[in-house]
Amino acid sequence: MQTQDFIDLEDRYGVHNYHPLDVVVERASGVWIHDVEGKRYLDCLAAYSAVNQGHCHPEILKALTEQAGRVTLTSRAFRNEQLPLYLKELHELTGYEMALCMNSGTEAVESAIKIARKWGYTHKGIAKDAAEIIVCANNFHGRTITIVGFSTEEQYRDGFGPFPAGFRIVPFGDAEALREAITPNTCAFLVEPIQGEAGVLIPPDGYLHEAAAICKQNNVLFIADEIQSGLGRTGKLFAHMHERISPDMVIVGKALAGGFYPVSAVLASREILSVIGPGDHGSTFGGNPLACAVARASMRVLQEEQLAERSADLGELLLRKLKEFDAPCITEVRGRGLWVAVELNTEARPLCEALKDKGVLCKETHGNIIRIAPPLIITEEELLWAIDRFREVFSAAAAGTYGSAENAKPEPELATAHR
Ligand code: IF1
Repeated sequence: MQTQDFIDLEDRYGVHNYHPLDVVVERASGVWIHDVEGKRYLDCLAAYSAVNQGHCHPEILKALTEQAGRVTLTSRAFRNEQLPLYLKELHELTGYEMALCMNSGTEAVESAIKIARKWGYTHKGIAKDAAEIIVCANNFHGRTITIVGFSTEEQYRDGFGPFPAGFRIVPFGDAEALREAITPNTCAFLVEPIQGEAGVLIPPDGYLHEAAAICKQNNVLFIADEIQSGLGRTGKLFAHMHERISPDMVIVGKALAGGFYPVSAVLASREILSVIGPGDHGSTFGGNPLACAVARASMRVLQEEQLAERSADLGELLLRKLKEFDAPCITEVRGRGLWVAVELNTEARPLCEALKDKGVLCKETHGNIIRIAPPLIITEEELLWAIDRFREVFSAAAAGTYGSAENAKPEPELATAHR
């Protein structure tokens, strides 16, 4: 079967809820993705930061296969020997006293909302069913009814109502607006420290710090959605650490399991998470031994390979080089760590297609923004190679062409998989 055969099958039998680049991936290792035609690409998306550790990391693969041969799922009706060790290591990594185990990021956000509301009733004395949560404009926290209910993106909501009540929207980056929106019924403020889907939007310096202080003054829980920004992506373990704050709750997912498995968690203090008792919340798969074994290995790799530090160092290089580009199609370059957005005065999709043809995989967002977020294990040499491809494509875009269609193959010595 060729590329087009796979695409035809997928389009025939699968829901068209995406507009993917027409590259059919067969295998991947480290930062390199191989398609069914034998072409190789440098991954500059990292599955939206789920593969920060690189594709098919051997240590995580080993943990997965070993655990898969022992026991994969017990349900939480019984205990398993991986969960306690996972929870302890998650605590040691993040400093949070406790964690609630879920699977997808969306589920963890939903769970955090439930916990925040219940905390509002039991600890803050909010009247029954009156709890409010403040969220930000242009947020992205997932796709469930509740979560799209407080999205400001019309397409995400259109046709899916009615939505649960109890959410207020304030502009992102405006601490005063948050202060004004708080009422005695406010139980929580939910925010992405850096807005990913919105296009790697970094709030003004001091915003998170001030927002956290406002929450504290008003006995409102500060909830950081670090599903995309966390686990090294921005050059620190968590993006909120750039402003030295300690959110009351942190939501993690994606890279927590290195792209092998959906694993998410809500992290908080014992006091907050104690609002949940037996029967209040749960999941068939949450905390299963396979998930826990994979997450343990993923956290170990994150620390052993110092991925946050790598992200900080190489991110600086990436940002500096991109800012040096003299391409009239670029209106802004911004980012933190290996998480950069290039905003254009032209359609981004054709540039992503051209980058694909040159052996670099990126995805556009909002029509005119290209996000660059390679696995954090990328070497400086590989990053510089990708930057050269970006330079070629962005300059060509300015001249009205998008480069040649042949897939420029990286030199063999660049093809490091996992070191
Ligand atoms: C898709 C975006 C990225 C997230 C934050 C929760 C979730 C996400 C901050 C939900 C998920 C995804 C979902 C994925 C594409 C991706 C995405 F463009 F949609 F916004 F990364 F930028 N909070 N982000 O970023 O986590 O349940 O998906 O595990 O195709 O919808 P999930």
